[in-house]
Amino acid sequence: STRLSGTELDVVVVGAGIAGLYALHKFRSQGLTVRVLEAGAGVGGVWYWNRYPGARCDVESVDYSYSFDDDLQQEWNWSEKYAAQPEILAYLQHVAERFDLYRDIEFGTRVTDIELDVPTLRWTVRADTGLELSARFVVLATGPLSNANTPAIPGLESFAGQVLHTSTWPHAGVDLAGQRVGVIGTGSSGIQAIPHLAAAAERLTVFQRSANYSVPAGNTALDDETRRRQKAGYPQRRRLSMHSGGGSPHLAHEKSALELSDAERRAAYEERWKLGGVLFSKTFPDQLSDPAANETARLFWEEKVRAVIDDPEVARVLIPRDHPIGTKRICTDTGYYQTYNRDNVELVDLKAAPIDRIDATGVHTTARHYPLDTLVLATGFDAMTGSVARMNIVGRDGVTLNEAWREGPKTYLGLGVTGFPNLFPLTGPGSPSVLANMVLHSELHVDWVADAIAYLDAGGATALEARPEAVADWVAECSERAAGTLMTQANSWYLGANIEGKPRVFMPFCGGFGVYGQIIADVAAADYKGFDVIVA
Ligand code: NA7
Repeated sequence: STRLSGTELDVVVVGAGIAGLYALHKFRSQGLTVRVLEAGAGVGGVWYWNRYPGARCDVESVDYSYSFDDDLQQEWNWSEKYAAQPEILAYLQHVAERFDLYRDIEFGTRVTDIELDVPTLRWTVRADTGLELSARFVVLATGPLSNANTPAIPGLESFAGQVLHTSTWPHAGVDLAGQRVGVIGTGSSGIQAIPHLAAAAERLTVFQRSANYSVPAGNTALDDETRRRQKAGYPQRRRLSMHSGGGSPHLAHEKSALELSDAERRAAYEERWKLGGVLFSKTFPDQLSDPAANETARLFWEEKVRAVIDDPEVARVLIPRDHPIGTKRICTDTGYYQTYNRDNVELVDLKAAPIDRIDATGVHTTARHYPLDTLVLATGFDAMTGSVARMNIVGRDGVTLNEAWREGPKTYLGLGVTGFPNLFPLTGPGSPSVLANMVLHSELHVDWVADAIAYLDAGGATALEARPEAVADWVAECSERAAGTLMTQANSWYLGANIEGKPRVFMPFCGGFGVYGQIIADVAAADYKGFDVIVA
């Protein structure tokens, strides 16, 4: 080899978030040489970047934590039912130290190019630092929500005050005392940040384009007794999670929403409401497939929310009319709707008067001008494909991944792309991904890839490559499954609808986390059916 020793690796992992950290640990313990390349200055991925006030996970901390090491899960103590960003980041830093991961991570290293060398089927990976590595396998642990969306609002760059994006919030925090603050966006990030921004600022103006459904998190501090019970129940908890629809140990009611009496149905919704958060959208098995069942959930939600908003006109604007409940990810909040009862908060309905432009002094809608000192963009992400789209990934015949995915992402099982042998996108399109608990999902994917590598090595083979017909079948299966639900009835980021010009394809596999886990395990057990096993 003409390359320097140390640059020839078994695996390059892109990203040191939840999936990347576990990938490093798992592959290394399998005897493979691994480097992780990370753009940020520290570990944590989404939890490294998204430091806006109020940032909190919408999956319970006991579930949103690694399962691969029992000592870790028994020793770590979560302080709250739903952990806030600083605690999750501290947990991931703890994991990185505990498993001695730092020595194999290059920070401040943004991958720019990943190119296949066809005769050897090795990948050359280049970063913006000039680093160049060669690897047999590339694992894209870049996360489905890591490429921020900054809307192209005319004049945005001319604003004289500070512009902050929730996903790149300054690490030192921001002092908003005495300021007129505007926030654009009322998705999960906006809905979590708004109560905090309202408390910190002199005045807060919320620019809402689409109303969203949000359910109170019901967050509480965890006491020793609760933690003890949770830890003792881990084996059962994890088993249930792995077979569940969304990767947490809560099963939908065994009956359809429409089979129950009004009182029984109410009691079931009430129970989920108390549990808090996103699971409300899965109270009944038919809630996301039968419009009549969905409407029962929506009405329950509307009644709850109306009850906490003082001004009926404000309530009218805050209540969505454009999509069934749960077809965009339900948001999870702490005091969101009550924030609009404050004297220093104003809600601007962009459906009535859209933003026309921004100038040095603030935001102009078609109706009026709002003078501002700080503008917060809670405008989301180019989700699922955006994270890999900004790398130049070149496979067979010089075709880039962006070209291969021009009409929408095309994968087999979310784990293989024709023309890109041994390149594994994790938790991306074609997998349950953002519809599931991302920690367990990351473990599921990493374990599958680790087994695939062991399988190739045991057979003296070089590469796995998804067959075109397997990809076509999987893409068809994913869209058929989505078409059987109400999920395609919202202009969501699941569908790419939030990014102008992005193809409209429902990107996640929506057949459930447990079902998906079984499908990919069956494929592995059937000698990686649908993949070519190549000897170079
Ligand atoms: P989301 O859910 O994509 O929300 C983005 C919000 O920003 C949403 O309300 C958008 O309105 C709004 N938006 C985006 N562009 C504009 C423009 N140009 N003008 C006005 N409003 C705009 O992102 P989040 O970060 O909140 O959450 C992403 C996921 O992270 C979340 O689902 C959790 O899984 C974690 P729109 O709805 O497009 O009308």
